[in-house]
Amino acid sequence: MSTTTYPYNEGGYTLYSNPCCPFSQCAVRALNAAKIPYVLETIDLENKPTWYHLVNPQLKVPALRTPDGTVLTESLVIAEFVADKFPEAHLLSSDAIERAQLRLFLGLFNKLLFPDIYRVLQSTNEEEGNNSKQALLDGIKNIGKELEIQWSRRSGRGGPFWNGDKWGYVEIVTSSFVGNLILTKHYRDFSIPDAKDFAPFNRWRKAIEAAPEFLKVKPDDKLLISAFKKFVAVVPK
Ligand SMILES: N[C@@H](CCC(=O)N[C@@H](CS)C(=O)NCC(=O)O)C(=O)O
Repeated sequence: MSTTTYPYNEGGYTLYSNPCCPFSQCAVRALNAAKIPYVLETIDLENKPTWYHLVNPQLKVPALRTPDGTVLTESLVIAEFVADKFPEAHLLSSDAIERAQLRLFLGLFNKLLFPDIYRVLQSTNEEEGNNSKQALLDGIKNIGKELEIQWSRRSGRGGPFWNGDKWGYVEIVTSSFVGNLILTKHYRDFSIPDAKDFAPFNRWRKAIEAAPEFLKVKPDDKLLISAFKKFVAVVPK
């Protein structure tokens, strides 16, 4: 018999998520920041429940079921929904320039950091490995340059977060990828130099990694490392 229903929190929010998935961590951090009560359904990505296609036919996490039964997917859509639905949490500024700058920064981050982390992990030979590490370092340096510009905004207040001393929307949606730099260190011995060019990024990363909002959701390092093993290319000896 085929499954016709699935577990959810009647009249409330249900988040379908996996602790090692960086996109799921973004959704969890958005819900936490807005202090929304929700029921968590952990989805084992290696062995998805038979009902999960009823929640998300794409079979991806995260997915958020809202109290009226609407299911939202895509971490950035979920984060923006949370910000819009709960304006009292002030996750997104009502100032159009601030919102535009935030989008520009996130666009840059998604172009410069996120894909190169996975390229480093998936490189299959020394040349590819070195090129992808160099591209990641260049991206990190450029994100740092942009952070310095953003810190000079009035609400940037000198950092170390995008909004001064306040953990905010930028960190909600980027911090899991910053946290995933432990994977490139573990699997490919990639580290960021302690040099002037990298100082802004290192400062931001340090603030993120010490923030309770980050630590509360961060998976255990060993668990994360083992969950990502399947994405790491084997380098022939
Ligand atoms: N663009 C999506 C990406 C979500 C995604 O790729 N999630 C992964 C886990 S990190 C997934 O569910 N993959 C399906 C699978 O592993 O079978 C988002 O931002 O939510």
